[in-house]
Amino acid sequence: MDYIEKYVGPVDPEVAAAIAKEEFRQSQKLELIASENFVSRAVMAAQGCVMTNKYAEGLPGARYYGGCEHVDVVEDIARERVKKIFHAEHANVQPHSGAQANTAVYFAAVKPGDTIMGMNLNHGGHLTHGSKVNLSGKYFNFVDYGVNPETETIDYDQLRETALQAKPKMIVAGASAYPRTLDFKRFREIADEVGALLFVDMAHIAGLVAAELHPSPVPYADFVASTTHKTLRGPRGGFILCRSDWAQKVDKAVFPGIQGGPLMHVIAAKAVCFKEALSEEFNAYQQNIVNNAAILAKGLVENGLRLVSGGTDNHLMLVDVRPKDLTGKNAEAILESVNITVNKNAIPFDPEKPTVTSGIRVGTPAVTSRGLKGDDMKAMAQAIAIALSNPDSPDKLAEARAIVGQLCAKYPLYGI
Ligand code: DSN
Repeated sequence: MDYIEKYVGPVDPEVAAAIAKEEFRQSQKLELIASENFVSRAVMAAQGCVMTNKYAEGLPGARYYGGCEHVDVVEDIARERVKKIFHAEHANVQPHSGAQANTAVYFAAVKPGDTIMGMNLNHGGHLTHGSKVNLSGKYFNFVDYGVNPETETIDYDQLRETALQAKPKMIVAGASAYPRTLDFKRFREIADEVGALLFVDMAHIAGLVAAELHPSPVPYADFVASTTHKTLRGPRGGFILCRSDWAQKVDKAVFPGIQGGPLMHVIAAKAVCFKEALSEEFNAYQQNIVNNAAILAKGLVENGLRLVSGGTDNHLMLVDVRPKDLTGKNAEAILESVNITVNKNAIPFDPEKPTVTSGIRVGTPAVTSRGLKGDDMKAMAQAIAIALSNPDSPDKLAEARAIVGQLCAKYPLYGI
């Protein structure tokens, strides 16, 4: 980026060099981490603006600092746009991240020690849905639900049984490694049957929901939280949607409950992201993400890999790499060596430790932003299969690397 070279370089050459190398890394590798994406230059520029200088505790029109008239404008725009995208009654766009958004929902709606149900992390859930090593699991009594061992999809009957026994105050729906459509109506029915609140963390699928390619949780959930930087393709950050009757509690839980000053430069970038998400181009982009995932899934299966649940409905898939006599850890390293970035990921009922795993998680939002489509996805599936089938063959790894190199050259990133 020219401005990094111009402004950071002379002041801090070490950091400028690392940023330049990261830019080069992103341009020369194919990014398949399902939770990552490439923001537009408009989003990036808004995030790098003077609003970083401003303290604005409180909400638009009711701040604890003077001089907030312009940051108020962007926060109001961001709130209105995100409500419009998701047809929500109330929005808070201040959470610094998805984890903060989730924590604020818990603090708004339940009390420490209360029982909450969340998806097992090893079945595709998220750390903030009750993992013992996370604040959520330390402060609340989480009871987990998971997938059926045969179908590897959420076992709603079992979930209902567990809910009837555990009598949770809240049920959390949402996942970070689940390739199938979530049945929010069913979640709502179970929540109603046991008198629980329903909280949906739609971080991974927010872009698909915005484009109506995944059913919206908003009509069913009491609270919906999300990040802005995954399929939604905005800056790193979070937001919360809720009905008007919860608005005050949610706003207070975010500030002063768990956060101080909002990151107004990031909120400016969220506003730009939301404008982009309201466009027709964005809907087409989301459709391409899903199409690309389907093509990639087919290519991987045709090349002897097993997909958890047999496929994907959304932007990601979980690949069981045991048919290639690999662990997730090996597979991640092999793919890295041919310039494809993925993350190792536990698969349901994984016999391996979380630091090893039997699977990798593969997602298409970032490569789709880059422009890959159709035959490119088939070529990428081929490169993945060649590498994972021949990890000890320098020639085969070079072949896979060449395919990746051609795709990166065909679709330059940020002009590199
Ligand atoms: N770390 C994110 C992911 O990779 O899915 C979730 O927060």
